[in-house]
Amino acid sequence: MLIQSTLIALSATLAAAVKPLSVKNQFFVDPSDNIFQIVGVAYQPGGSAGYDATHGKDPLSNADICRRDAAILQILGVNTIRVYNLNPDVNHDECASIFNAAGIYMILDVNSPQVAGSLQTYNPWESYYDTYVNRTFAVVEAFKNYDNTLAFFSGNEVINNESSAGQVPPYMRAVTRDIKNYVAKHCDRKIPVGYSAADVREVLFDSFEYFTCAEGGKSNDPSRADIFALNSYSWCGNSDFQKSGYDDLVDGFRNTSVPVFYSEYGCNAVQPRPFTEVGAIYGEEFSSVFSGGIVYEYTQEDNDYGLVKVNTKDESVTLLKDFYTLKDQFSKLDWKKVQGVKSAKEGSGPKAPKCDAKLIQSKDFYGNFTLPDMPPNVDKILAKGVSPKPTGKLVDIKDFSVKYTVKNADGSVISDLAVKPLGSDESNAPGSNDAKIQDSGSVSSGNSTSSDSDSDSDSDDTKNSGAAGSAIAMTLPAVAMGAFAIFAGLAL
Ligand SMILES: *[C@@H]1O[C@H](CO)[C@@H](O)[C@H](O)[C@H]1NC(C)=O
Ligand SMILES: *[C@@H]1O[C@H](CO)[C@@H](O)[C@H](O)[C@H]1NC(C)=O
Ligand SMILES: *[C@@H]1O[C@H](CO)[C@@H](O)[C@H](O)[C@H]1NC(C)=O
Ligand SMILES: *[C@@H]1O[C@H](CO)[C@@H](O)[C@H](O)[C@H]1NC(C)=O
Ligand SMILES: CC(=O)N[C@H]1CO[C@H](CO)[C@@H](O)[C@@H]1O
Repeated sequence: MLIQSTLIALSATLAAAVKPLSVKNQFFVDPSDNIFQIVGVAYQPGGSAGYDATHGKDPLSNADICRRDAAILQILGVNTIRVYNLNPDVNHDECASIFNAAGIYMILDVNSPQVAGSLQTYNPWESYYDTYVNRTFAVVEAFKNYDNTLAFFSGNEVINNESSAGQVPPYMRAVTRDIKNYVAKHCDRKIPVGYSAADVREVLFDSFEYFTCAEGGKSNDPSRADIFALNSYSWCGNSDFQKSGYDDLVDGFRNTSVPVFYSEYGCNAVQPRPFTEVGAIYGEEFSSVFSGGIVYEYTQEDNDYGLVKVNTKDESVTLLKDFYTLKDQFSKLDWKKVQGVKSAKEGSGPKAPKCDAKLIQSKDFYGNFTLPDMPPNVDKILAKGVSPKPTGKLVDIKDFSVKYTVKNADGSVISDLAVKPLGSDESNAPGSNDAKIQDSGSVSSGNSTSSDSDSDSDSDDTKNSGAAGSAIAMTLPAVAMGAFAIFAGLAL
């Protein structure tokens, strides 16, 4: 009896493994004041089908699935997931607590492809109204109490070329302002809010300047994004720092006053993916400016970016070739060193530039910083809070074992798979969960896109869509792949 209650007490303390991160200068810092590099994976199993409003289903609503995926992501070595499409009205307590115990943070998009679910690029005034803004606040309410909520994205690739930047910038900045005001009024801590951009170089730096500058030079201006992220597919195959344009990104963001990171990366024009950019992203040059990145994406969908394949009939998972390669790339790095850089004194980072039309280069980019007022009724919601209010809290997780079958690429079953709860203050890193998986050297590249060895037509489909994806990557500038990936992934 005594032993049992001690164990329960112990697991209750273990359940809160990660502590909230905060923004200091142009970086994230952990509770020990070390600069935190995001090592992430985009997590939206099922693409658009992963969100099912009528059945109360979203990617963080099923604890058994979260246990399975948190264990697999722990083995991979990541410390963050990005989730695109959430339903604020379903319960996320168990999933958030499982990922928390696994040492994995969550970056959450407040938008959805549903009606009144996002700001539209054209005629944005038509989509900026109370029901929509209320939705963004509701997502904040649903996730604000989880220690591992890292940040919210107020928009994703709303601007993706010069002509798409003619109207929406002040509306996008206004949505960011509204969410930041909501966080300031209704959250116990300052959860960062920012924008996830398409890496389209014609508009990338204008978007960056427009969203991160400060009105009147005041860094606490509520409409200024706390973070800026980009979906970048410019490193394909065995590229290098110059060929990929990473050098231009480091130069262009060198003076950033907010954390900048990849909200997606992982070009698939060359397959299997060698993921050689991992060494560059966490190397000294890049990480002196950037705060890491998020690999697109966890599950294999039609657009062919998967690290694992889910069989939805029995919820079993098969690891794909890219999973092993990425894991190998992560394990090559010295994470104590990467995550061990002490932060500089508060206020010693670059200052936010004062908002000014002169910051904007493209003549097509709307460079006026007068923002629209909040839509009617939103002032009341902002003052009183969303009603009825979604709530969330971390809960004690008693069972960490995975109940679904997880297979290696060669078909062998990974035994005794479980989430390994980490100690207080620990975020996940390669080696935290050392469950035995197939040696990467023995994974044939033929295993990279298919797990259904019994279904030839299936694997052909997958390969064909992979080829189509590559063709698009070759003909479009590689940078446009971000938009392609998201739209294909969510099947808008
Ligand atoms: C605001 O969001 C809550 C939670 O999703 C919902 O129940 C409520 O109906 C919404 N209110 C408005 C005005 O859209
Ligand atoms: C810009 O992107 C939009 C989609 O947001 C597309 O409809 C339009 O054709 C694009 N324009 C150019 C010039 O590529
Ligand atoms: C960064 O700041 C330095 C020093 O003020 C300046 O010379 C440089 O042009 C800036 N770079 C960018 C990309 O703004
Ligand atoms: C900016 O937009 C506002 C509101 O639309 C307008 O009143 C103002 O004149 C504009 N400023 C400039 C410099 O065009
Ligand atoms: C799931 C799957 O297709 N596994 C195959 C991966 O490749 C090995 C070696 O070629 C095969 O034996 C597996 O059946």
